[in-house]
Amino acid sequence: MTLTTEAKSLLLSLGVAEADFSGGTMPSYSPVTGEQIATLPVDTPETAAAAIERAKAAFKDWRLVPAPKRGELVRLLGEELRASKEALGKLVSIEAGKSPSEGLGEVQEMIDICDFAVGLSRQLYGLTIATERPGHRMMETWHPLGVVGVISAFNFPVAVWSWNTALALVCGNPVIWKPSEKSPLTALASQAILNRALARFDGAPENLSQVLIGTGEIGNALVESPDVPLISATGSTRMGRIVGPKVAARFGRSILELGGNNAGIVCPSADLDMALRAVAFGAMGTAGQRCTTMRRLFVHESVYDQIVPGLKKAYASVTVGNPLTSSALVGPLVDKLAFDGMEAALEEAKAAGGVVHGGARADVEGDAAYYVHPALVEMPSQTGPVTEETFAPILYVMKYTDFDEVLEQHNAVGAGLSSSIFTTDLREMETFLSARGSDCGIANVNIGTSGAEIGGAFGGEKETGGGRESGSDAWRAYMRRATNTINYSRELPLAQGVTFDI
Ligand code: UN1
Repeated sequence: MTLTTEAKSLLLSLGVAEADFSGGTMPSYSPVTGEQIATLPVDTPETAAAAIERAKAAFKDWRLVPAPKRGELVRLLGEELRASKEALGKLVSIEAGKSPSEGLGEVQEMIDICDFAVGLSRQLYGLTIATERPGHRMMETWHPLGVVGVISAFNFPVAVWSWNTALALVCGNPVIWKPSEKSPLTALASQAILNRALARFDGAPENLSQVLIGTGEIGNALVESPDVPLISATGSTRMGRIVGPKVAARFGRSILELGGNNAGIVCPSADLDMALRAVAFGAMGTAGQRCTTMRRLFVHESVYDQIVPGLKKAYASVTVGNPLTSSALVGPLVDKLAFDGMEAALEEAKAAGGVVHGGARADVEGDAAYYVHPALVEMPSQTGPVTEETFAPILYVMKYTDFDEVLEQHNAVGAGLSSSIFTTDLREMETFLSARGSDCGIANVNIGTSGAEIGGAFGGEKETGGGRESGSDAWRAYMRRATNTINYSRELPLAQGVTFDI
């Protein structure tokens, strides 16, 4: 069976109509073989505007449904995802080139956020606040915000939508999703799964969730619309520099989840075996195409000669192959552009004095698919391509001597998503987590930079965009807060002791 046939039968079994993925003008490819697996009909700025109008109408009704009842819809979505886990996980593997366990893991993340959001639907708490005026009560209420626009990337083609959608739905908001043009099929499948939950749910308006297929101009229609109060966008820092100011100019709100240039620090007291395994997964897993992938590694000079040979061995022995037909740990890059970016970065690294191990193209599925051996690059210092994110499996390794200096180096890049320290020294660990430690949104101890769970807030600082998605109190970004003061007395005392007698 070709991948095209396999994708088609998965899509049909998941409930996607054939007309939605064939006969259109937008080709979609599988990075596994490079073959074209579908041609999709695309949206236009006009159909996007119509979708926004429909979503606005849905908002009028959905905001009035009690939050715990909205949670019931998300509970049903979790059930439908459990029932479709195998098929959707497989489709993720076909469309994003992930290993079966990573494809299934991504769907598990969707299920997890649904469970989280169901609980949250009874916990959208506001504070009660002491008022200075007698006979008054002050409190805050959280209200639904409006239409939420979700723009997502190819590398987590469905999980990121679910982080946003599960929260947006319990918060009382409709969602319009513009998936990456590199991963439209899993978006159609996710929408079909949500449609099944909606069919089992009594009391949801039409068009609570819509998908728009197309390129940047469709995302732009969402970004520029004053009727989309929140844009949640995942992608490159370059994309965020366009989206952020546009949304801000119309006083919209944005959650930006942009590039990462995540680092690990291996200290003298580290459990070296553990560090080695964590670094290997963090740097090579998902072929280096997670925004949380480990891209920089600082190793203390006293353990450098133990860690680096161990890493070289791991890099030389890791299996690169077709994720669908082999048990390879490293699958393909998404496309030629990604491969070209990797090659260019490795050339730059060499020019800056780096010693490159690995990094060559691997011939796995012929010319149209881009598989590479992950690259380990020993760098004399943090220069050249090391300060930028290259979305490919390149790990730059640098030696350090002084702990305070390595903290400076760690923070001396634009991105601020994820970070790790490997140490058993309490002082180093706590310093790394302190105000003068890692400046990232995620700071870990003795685990790698990737693999965040949905319970925590996900996102980062600086050029990563500052947004937070998923767990903790990330839900607040999807609601508007009203502060209410209620006078139940017969007097009208003014605040701050002001008098105004008429
Ligand atoms: C991403 O790469 O866009 O932390 C998100 C992780 C995943 C999410 C990554 N849970 O690796």
